[in-house]
Amino acid sequence: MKIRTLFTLLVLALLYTGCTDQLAGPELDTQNTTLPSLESAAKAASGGFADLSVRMRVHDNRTRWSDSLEIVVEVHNEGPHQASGLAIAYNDSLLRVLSASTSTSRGGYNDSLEVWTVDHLPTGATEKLVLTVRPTSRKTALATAEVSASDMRDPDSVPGDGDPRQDDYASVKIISRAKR
Ligand SMILES: [Ca+2]
Ligand SMILES: [Ca+2]
Repeated sequence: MKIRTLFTLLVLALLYTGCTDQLAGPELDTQNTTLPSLESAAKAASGGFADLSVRMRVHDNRTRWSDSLEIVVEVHNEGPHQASGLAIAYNDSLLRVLSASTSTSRGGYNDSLEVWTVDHLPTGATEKLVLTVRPTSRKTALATAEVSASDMRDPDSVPGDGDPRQDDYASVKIISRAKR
């Protein structure tokens, strides 16, 4: 009887060890898979930050009056989090926008509102808007662009406040000469 009891206890001990090993595996995996979701939830709860900046450039800012030229507007996300719900307000004086094209399908340019929208912008990513414009006068024309909306807070600029010293604001001057 004693040997049989010992044998039974040994079998029960082995079975118990096997069960705990099986339980330990999934428990570790669960911890690994739940960490990122907890991190995402913490980011969402805190609102998150995304440092957005805008740049504008033209190939040559001196053009003959009534000739068309391209203005490139770029928005960049320096992070640390992905930005979403972006709007970039475009404004100009003495220019007419002939056409607009965006680098991806993540947004679009509304010509009547003069607003470029980008659904989301991952950390480190840059989106581009190319505007073909034509001066309407022989005076110096000005074009500006500024982030006007974002779902994330920006650590060093305020959307839509029109401050040219901030990195979410950019401008280009175009000097048009008389047509030959
Ligand atoms: Ca910024
Ligand atoms: Ca601003």
